[in-house]
Amino acid sequence: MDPQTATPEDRAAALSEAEAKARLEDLATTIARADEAYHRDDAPWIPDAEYDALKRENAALEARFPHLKRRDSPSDRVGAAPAEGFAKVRHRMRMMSLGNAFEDEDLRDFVTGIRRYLGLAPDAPLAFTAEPKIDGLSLSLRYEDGRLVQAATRGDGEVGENVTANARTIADIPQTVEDAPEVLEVRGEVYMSHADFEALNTRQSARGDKTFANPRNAAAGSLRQLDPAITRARPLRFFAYSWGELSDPLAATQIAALDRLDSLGFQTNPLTELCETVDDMLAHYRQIEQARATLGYDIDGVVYKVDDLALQSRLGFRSTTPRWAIAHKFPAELAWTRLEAIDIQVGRTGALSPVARLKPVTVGGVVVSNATLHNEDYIAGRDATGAPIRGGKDIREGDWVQVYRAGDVIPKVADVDLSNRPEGAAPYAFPATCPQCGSDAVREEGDSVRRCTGGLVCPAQAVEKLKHFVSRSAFDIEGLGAKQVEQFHADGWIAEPADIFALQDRYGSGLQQVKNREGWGEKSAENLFRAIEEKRTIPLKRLIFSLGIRHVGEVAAADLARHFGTWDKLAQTVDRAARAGAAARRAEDAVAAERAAAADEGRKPRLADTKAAVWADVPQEARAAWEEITGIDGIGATVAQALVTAFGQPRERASIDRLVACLEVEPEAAPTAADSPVAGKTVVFTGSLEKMTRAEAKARAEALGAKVSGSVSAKTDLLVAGPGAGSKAKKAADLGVETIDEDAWLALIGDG
Ligand code: I6G
Repeated sequence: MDPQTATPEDRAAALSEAEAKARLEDLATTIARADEAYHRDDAPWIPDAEYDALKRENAALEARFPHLKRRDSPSDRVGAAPAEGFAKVRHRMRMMSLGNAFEDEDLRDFVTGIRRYLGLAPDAPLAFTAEPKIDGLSLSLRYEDGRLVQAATRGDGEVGENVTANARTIADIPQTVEDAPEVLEVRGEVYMSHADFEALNTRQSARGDKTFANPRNAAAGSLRQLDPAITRARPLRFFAYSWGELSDPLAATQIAALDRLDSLGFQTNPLTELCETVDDMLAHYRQIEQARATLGYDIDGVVYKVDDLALQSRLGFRSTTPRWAIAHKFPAELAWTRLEAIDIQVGRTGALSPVARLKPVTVGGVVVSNATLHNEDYIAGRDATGAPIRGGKDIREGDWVQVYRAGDVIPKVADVDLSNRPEGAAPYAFPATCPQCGSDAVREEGDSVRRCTGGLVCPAQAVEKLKHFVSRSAFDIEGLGAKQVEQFHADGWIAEPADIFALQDRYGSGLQQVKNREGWGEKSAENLFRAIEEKRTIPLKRLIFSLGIRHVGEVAAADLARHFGTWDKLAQTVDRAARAGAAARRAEDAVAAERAAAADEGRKPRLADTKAAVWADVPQEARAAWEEITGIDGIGATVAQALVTAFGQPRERASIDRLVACLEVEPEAAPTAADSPVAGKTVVFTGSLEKMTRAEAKARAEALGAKVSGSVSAKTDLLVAGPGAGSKAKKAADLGVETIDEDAWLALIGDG
């Protein structure tokens, strides 16, 4: 072998097993040193070509002698130190996300809704700031006595990751601020410019390292490096746009607060403007949209915020978004490509979802190879009512289709080009049985979706339920994501959520067995068991959401948790309501029949009598429980039915009970200071309110820890009755419920 011309592979082929073992050790040390020099010190120590040759030789030796592959093999590493995870930080004030507007009309509705909420006349002044929405990742910076003490990512909004050391390396982030409030939390977006992104990718690929799909991924990958030296070497930037905890207010308006942040040394976006009318807001949106291509960094829309901070505070928050702000997204990006196949995925509630497998195509800088086709009607070219969509054109395998994506949402197939349809392409036949378990796939009346009837027998439903269970807003078990759940499920290690908590015991030498699996080492196995143990204690609302019950999303789960407070109360009430669920369904049918009969006979329908006849057979206890659930503000009969159904199915119920037995469920605390006079009280508003809108009254009462119900019952503590109060006031009087007017309510809560 001529050492001058031999390739790395030739060199590997020439070694005996013993020599290969020694050489692999050598290579591991040398490559690790080169990695550190490059990533940590930003001072490459060997030329790129030499580095590549070492990596190739290492790979060739591992291919020849797989049993010699080292635990610290350079082929398993990207960059320097492998991620060990960041410490967690609980945000003192939740980091919210923003609601979205896609059309001009959505923006008009947003502004109208705010006026209505605040009770403002259509011509009363109401100004908004408008600024570009940077496509990066949110960061919260905490300053105490003028010094940066903590930087945290958004995470799930409540708990983020501590990336303080990395944030300190970003030039746009001041280490100290002068004349600032004692406690100052500045929130904003970390991003990477187009030019820096291109240069980074060029460097990465020259070194054979992973390149990034877009500037946002590059920014996230760079900020979330365990080694701050790597972050330092990556050119990140920061725009401030908001704040969290403050010991003193920054200003009285949003625009003045941004000016203040600016004077404290933060970058704020220069395209921010104050708009007096919706037309001004839309004009500024168009201006920013036009400037988009020349900004040098990615933006994906425009954010509008009510300028007056006192109004912002009156408007408050929904569960995860402020009422006073909205993101107006830029329109979707489009591309045409071939639809290669239609696959059916089975979701956690059994829904059969058609997925378009596409010839990969770049849409707005992202390669798209899958898109949703929604449901069988959508494929057939009709909507839920049977009316044609896309001019009635159906979608077939082999078709030339238009794909669009807007922001982060799943790409969609928007249109089909019939002139390009291959000869012989057959209409798509939507399956009538589950492709995963063969059970019947049934479409109920009024439902646009066909569902597998296999329940937990269906492996696809079981695994999707498990994925939902470990997802971020549910149990969020670090190290146990969708991929790991699929593996463990396929190998029969976990069939239901409770099995996760038995993993370590069941596989007696759990650590040993997990660590022997592909992709796991001793450290990651240990971390997994620790993360599972940490989640044995779980807040009630997360537990409810994690069960994956149909119609019970995060907001409904939070409403239920707030109302019932404990798991036992919720479960007992749902169990008691079980007999009423069927009656509610019968009552709906009977009411519809009575309406039809009355129309035929030309008389007024006797709805109250019809309902009463159905409910007469239902035990009082069941009826009261049903009314309690459906009386929770925001929870209707659909959610109540879904709960009753899930809790009433023996297999599902047994699985839930097994899970709860492994857990310590944290009761939901009343969300307010104990000294609020209405904390824990059930309040009903009726009649018209004059000093605030109903929505505002409800939000304020809830913020003070009251439960707001839509109906009066024996559990009601207080009725707030405005002019025009009708049957609710009468019922309250009959039940002896205390009734007060709006002024008395305001005086009671200290707003009078
Ligand atoms: O995610 C966001 C992007 C931009 C924001 C935001 C923003 O202002 C320009 N503002 C707020 C208040 C929030 N998220 C919650």
